[in-house]
Amino acid sequence: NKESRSSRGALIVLEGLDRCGKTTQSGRLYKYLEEQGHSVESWRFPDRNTGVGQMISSYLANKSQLDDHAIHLLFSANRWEKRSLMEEKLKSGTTLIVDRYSYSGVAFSSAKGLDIGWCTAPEIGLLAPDLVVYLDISHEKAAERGGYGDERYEQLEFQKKVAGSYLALRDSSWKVIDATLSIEDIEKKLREVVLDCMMTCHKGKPLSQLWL
Ligand code: FDM
Repeated sequence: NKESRSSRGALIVLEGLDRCGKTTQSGRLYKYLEEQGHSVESWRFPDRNTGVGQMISSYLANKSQLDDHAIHLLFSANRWEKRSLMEEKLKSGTTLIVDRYSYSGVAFSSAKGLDIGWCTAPEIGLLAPDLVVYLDISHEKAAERGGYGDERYEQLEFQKKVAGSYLALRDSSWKVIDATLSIEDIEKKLREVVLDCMMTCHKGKPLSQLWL
């Protein structure tokens, strides 16, 4: 019908420290929405499948070295190369659940000491999320969850700095969920805020751009 053809999908972003449960929750949310009959896709950044994504992946695995500014711009380019597809999907009515986005870009790079304004600049003009959910956990608690892997940023001291950067970035529109709750409780809260956001988009909330 006419209404469903003109209604768009929602851009939902999950953010948080490593091991906060983002990936588990985006998987469960995706499954739920799909079962409910929504058109939905699960995305993540970095998208390691592109050429740029492979460079990022090699950097994260400590198999290559890059200047902090250069890797920052690669992460950003990795979002830019997906931007038009993202817009197409949203406009055709597909909701996207995105595991990490520009906020990870700014939080991780500024945790290394790069200027926040410099970090946000290349993100300007990317699509703005309709909802940012922050899964909130302290770096100590996150580290207790079976420890970190071998990737470059999975270290306690660095995660502590990232937590501080996220705190500086958060604004009142973000939905913060306590990531130490049970998987089921988090899932329930997440569904509520997401369904609410999807409704707003369905009713005609326009797509907008970062970082204005
Ligand atoms: N990361 C992720 C960044 O530093 N900048 C970015 O723009 C993005 C999207 O990459 F440590 C970091 C965050 C994390 C690492 O992410 C890989 P996943 O979610 O573990 O794949």
